[in-house]
Formats: sequence, C-alpha cells, structure tokens
Amino acid sequence: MTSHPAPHDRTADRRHHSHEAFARARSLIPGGVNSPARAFGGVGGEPIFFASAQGQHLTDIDGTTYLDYIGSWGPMILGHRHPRVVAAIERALATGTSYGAPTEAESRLAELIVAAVPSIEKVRMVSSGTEAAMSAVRLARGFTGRDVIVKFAGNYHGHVDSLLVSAGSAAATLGVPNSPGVTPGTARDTVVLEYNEPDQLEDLFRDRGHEIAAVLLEPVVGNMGLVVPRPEFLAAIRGLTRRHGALVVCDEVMTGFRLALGGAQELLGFEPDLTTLGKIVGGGLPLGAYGGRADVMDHVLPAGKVFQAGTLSGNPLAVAAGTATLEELRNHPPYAELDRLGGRLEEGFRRAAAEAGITAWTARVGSMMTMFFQQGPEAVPVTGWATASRSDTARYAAFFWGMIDRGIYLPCSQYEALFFSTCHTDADIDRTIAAASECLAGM
Ligand code: KE4
Repeated sequence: MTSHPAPHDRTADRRHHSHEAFARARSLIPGGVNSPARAFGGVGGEPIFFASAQGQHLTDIDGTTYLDYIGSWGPMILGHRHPRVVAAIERALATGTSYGAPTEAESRLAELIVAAVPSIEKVRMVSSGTEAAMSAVRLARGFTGRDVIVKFAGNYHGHVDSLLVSAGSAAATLGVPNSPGVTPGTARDTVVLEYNEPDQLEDLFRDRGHEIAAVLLEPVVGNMGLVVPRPEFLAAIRGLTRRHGALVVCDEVMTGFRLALGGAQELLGFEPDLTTLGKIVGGGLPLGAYGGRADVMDHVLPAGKVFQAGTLSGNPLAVAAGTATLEELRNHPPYAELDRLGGRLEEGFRRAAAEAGITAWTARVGSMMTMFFQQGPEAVPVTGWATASRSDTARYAAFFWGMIDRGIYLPCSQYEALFFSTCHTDADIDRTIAAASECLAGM
C-alpha cells in the first residue's frame, strides 16, 4: 500500500477530536488502529474516529455525519443497526453471550447458509474471514494430501501466513513472503499467478498439477479494487482442477450474500468445492465460516482428522446477528434494487470523470464498485494486479479527501471496493454524484 502525505493535515484542523484520539491511540495500539485498512495509509492524513452509526450514516467524534460507502468493509449490507438485527442481538443477549457448547441457533444459521449457497453441503463456523481461509487451506491440503496452494496477485484472503505471499520471479512463480514474520518455508508452498490469465494456470498445472491442493480466488475481486473474472479464466480454473484432482476454494468473505444470496458463484454459475464466508454472515459481529462438499468437509475434526477449533466459534450473539441478516436478505432480496442504484452511481461517476477530463476505469458488480484513476489519455480496463497497480493513487487520495470534505466516506484506498446498503436512497446517490462532479472538476 503506497502512503501519500495528505495535501495538508486535514484531520488536525477539521477533526480536532479525531486528531487527539489518534495521538492517544498511537501511544497504545500499533499505528493507532486495530487494522491497517483503517489507517488511511493509502490516502494520507489521519484516520477519522467514529462515535456512532445508523442506517447509511456514520457520525464521527467531532459530530460530523457522513454517507457511508464502506459499511464496515462489507458486513453492513442492511445498513447500520437494522432493527431486526438489533432485536435479534438483544434477544440472544438476554439468555447468554457464550457457552463453549453447541446451540440450536448455530444449526439454524447453518441451514440458512446451506440453503443459500448451493455448493455448500456442510459448513463450519469460525470467528473471521481470515480463520475461514486458514481453515479451508488446511482442509484442502489434508483432503488431497498435497502441499501447493495457488492464489492470485491482488486477491486478499486475510492475514494467513501462507497467503501473505507475493509472486516470486515470473519463471518460478514461487511465492515469496510479503510480510516480515512469514518464513520462506511457509511461502514456498504458495504459488501466485496473475488474475484473469488462464495460460499461466495451464502452464502451472502442466508442470506441477500433481502437487496442487487447491486454487484459491476471489470470484469477484474487491481487494485490488473491483475486478471481474473472465469466463475463460473461471472455466480454466474449474477444468484444470477437476482434471488434476485439485480443489477450488472461492473466497466469498466479501461477495457472499452481497452480490446475490448465493454470492458471486450464483451470479457467475461457478461451482467451487469449498467456499469461505465472513462479513455479512455475521451481520457485523465476529463470525466467519467455511463450507462446501460434504465429502470434503467430513474430513474436519471431529468428523475427520483435519484439526480446527475456536473458543468463540458460532458465538450466540454473532450467530443471532448473522441469522437475522440472512433471513432479511432471503425474505426481502435487495439485489435488483442494489443493482439499480449501483448502475446510477456508476454512470454518474463515469460521466463526472469524463466531464472533468479525468481518465478513469470504473468497474461494478451490484453494490460493489471501484473507480480506478489512471494516468494515460484513454481508460485501460483493469483485469488484474498488473493493470490495477498502475492506478494514479495520488489522484485517488485527492478524490477521497474531496469527498470527505463533502460528507461522503469512501474507502480509504484505491485498492478497495466501495459498498452501499439497502438504506442508501436515490437522493443519496444523487448527492454522491454531485459531490464527485464537484471534486473531479476541481482536480
Ligand atoms: P477478516 O479476517 O478481516 O474477517 O477477513 C479477511 C478477508 C478474507 N477474504 C476477503 C475477500 C476479504 O476481503 C477479507 C477482509 N477484507 C478487508 C478489506 N478489504 C477487511 C478490512 C480489514 O482488514 O480491516
């Protein structure tokens, strides 16, 4: 992530309490945040501290209210504090917060997940998307008896050691650690390829197919900004893994229940062997899950021998929030309306950039969208990290702060997708487009 000094330190003069809170937090918490995604490293300046949220709005500790296009990085598809979700959490709270023992509520949520995602026959709950990815990788290796995991540049699956890996030299495609603390031995069994490049997969499977346990991908990418898969890329993944006895793991932590009730795989007609979930499945409380083919999942302890455990796995409060969220999405599917609003936002941003003479590639699926700022005279389609990483991140940073000044809270990085909720209205979209037009005209 490239750090950019803010044009000037806006937080200090416009958000005095956030500025003070950040100074205090930095003395106690590394970087003053409990996750680097919140640190504003990609846009410069200081993070804003928030006091409350309701519906599509966030209010910071200086009393300024923003239109929220992060939604806690995806979970808040129903908006903040949806009454059904709040009531479900309160009901669960009245009888206990954690038992360390099975509850019927977990089976209820499991039934909803299995019913929503056709490729999931059995599911295990954990406490985060990272834990889901880590467990799915271990299960794929345990089930196949193989070591190598294939992932794609620009895809993020949580802070799993074996997945904090960058592409090594093109020839070897061997993974190299991209964080201190990840050992070369750990990285060695991870191969990193370019997203949307089926030829690279063909070559790898030709040379090492017998070693590959699984191919892991974001079926629609949010973590390099929004990138959609080419049909031939997905076909290559499914065909090659079937032919060589490897598994496909779809990371739907971000896209699950977001792009359709059955996630990106439902939209794309893509059937993985395993799927990881997070964010929406917990309704904004800490919950992740991994699931898929019963014959694979039955290798997980205690049904099988692949170890995985968790004190707070299937926590009653998180299960209550997730259950209420999934029931609301099942009973009142918002996806057509989210797509309509997203289409208006996408068209508005495209028009605003064109009128300002700014080169930008905008990609969207449903309520996930990214406008990639680019340097050349013509917009270049962003199909993978090789093109995404050429974005004009300084220009994105200026856009981000201009939108903050107009009360619009976008993702604090060019390499993230924005999200909106069922609480966002046409008036909100109009306001956002007007703010973007003003911002871009002045850049
Ligand atoms: P968590 O461990 O953060 O619950 O999930 C990790 C994860 C796994 N897979 C995908 C596709 C993800 O997007 C994520 C987490 N996403 C980031 C934002 N891009 C969460 C923000 C953060 O790390 O603070």
